[in-house]
Amino acid sequence: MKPIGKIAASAMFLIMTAGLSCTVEKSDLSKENLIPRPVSVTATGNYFTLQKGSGIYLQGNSEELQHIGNYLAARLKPATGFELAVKTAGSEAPQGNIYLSLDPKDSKNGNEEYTLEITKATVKLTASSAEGLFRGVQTFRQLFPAKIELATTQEGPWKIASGTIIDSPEYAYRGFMLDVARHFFGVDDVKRLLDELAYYKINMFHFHLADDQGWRIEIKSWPQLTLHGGLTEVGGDKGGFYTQEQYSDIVKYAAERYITVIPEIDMPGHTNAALSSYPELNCNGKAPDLYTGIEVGFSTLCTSKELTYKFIDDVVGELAALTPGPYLHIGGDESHATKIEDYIPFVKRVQDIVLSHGKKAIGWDDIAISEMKPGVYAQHWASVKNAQLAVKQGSKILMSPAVKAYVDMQYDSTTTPGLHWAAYIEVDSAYNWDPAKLIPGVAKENILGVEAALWSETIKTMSDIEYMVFPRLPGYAEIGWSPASSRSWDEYKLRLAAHGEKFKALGINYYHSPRVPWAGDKK
Ligand code: TNX
Repeated sequence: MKPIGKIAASAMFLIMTAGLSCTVEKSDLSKENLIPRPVSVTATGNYFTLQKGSGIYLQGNSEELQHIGNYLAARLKPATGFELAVKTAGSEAPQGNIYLSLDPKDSKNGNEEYTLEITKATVKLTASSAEGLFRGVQTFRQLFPAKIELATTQEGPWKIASGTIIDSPEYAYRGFMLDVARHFFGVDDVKRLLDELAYYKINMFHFHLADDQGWRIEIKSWPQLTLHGGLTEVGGDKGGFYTQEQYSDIVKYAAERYITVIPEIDMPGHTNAALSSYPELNCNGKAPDLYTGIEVGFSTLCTSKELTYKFIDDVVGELAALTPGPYLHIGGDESHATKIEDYIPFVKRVQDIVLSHGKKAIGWDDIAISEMKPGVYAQHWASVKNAQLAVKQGSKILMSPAVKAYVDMQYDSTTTPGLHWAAYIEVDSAYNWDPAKLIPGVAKENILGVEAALWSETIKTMSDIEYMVFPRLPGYAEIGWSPASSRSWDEYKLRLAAHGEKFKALGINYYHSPRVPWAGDKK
């Protein structure tokens, strides 16, 4: 073969290096590890790069839009070190910028839909409501490398894949319940949890505020509830409670993340803390001692006393006034100490009290043995029969089957803390179910949504909360958000594995399940 000449060789070198600079790997937006999985993703192979001088441009006139712009800037600042300016946009954002657009005309799929268009030049997030924009902002956050969530400045570049995501949720209600009665958790813990829920597009926070072991919300007309009934918790430690101001602060913090707070006062059972605070709520007029064990089903309000209904009306009235969301939860579970002939009219009357304060009522599925009024929902946790009974009465069901969605259930027999009376729930089991296929006669149109519940008999610290919640929560979030037909554990577990890095960056204490191929683990 003839040796190639010098000129030809250098020409070839030029061609090769030119070739090299073009072989920057193409991006693939459809392979990004988003949870919940978006409804539609179209990849275009490029990258958008966030830079020091990038700005967040707002289109549309609303205070909420400004808040979302500020929220996004605040989320991106610590790791990038960029002070992204939030500005009002003209008709188009200049290149290199993020564009948030609120267009109320655009609603096809309800409030939470959004479109995220990423090109080499700009990121455009469009939604018909601020809520939709907020959900889209979470998707945008997840597209960056995990280190975007770190609290200290990191090296860039801050590149994300280009393409278009069009997204909206399957269920309008995607909830999480925290029991602060068995163990009390302070405002800062609750806020941290709300931030974690928001990252996965959870939109309802069910706050279990009273149980046998403690009453956690200040009620001004019945002050002993917290002054006496808030003093204990499981194990005998000191407990605690939220002042109305603190509760409102939590409600506001949640609202800023487009999360609705649903307060629960469990009744007529699970009421020892109240009964201990006010002897007159007991049929025998005697106050029992405060309770710090974990048995259930031994307490009941005195359903035959008129004072009981005045008490409930006062409590519901104060809570309704403090709670902007549409729902109030009345509990109703495991009232083994209440005779069934007393329980049925009690539940009927309490529904009326809640409705009279302008709220919709939710109760555990036990309430279906009573008459259920329009605008009252049953939360399925244990009884298939009760869920079916509720549907027969025209009620919608909130799905929290204990065998799948109780995150106080242990992963396996080696898990501490937790319980296992319903099941051991490994991460795949928590993910592998379809709310619309679980109960014969309870179809998609009968379902309000999905909720994971964390009971806190054995949960004492924020670190315990996170260990039980993660990594199961992203799975519940996806069950609530993404169409069942698009979900499979084998595909999901790879996306979840990539979220391990995000949990670490966020400082979340998570269970390192052997069923998930975490990055860095040996195959
Ligand atoms: C059942 S679920 C309960 C709670 C317990 C939980 C423990 C429900 C409506 N009642 O009172 O905390 O089990 O897993």
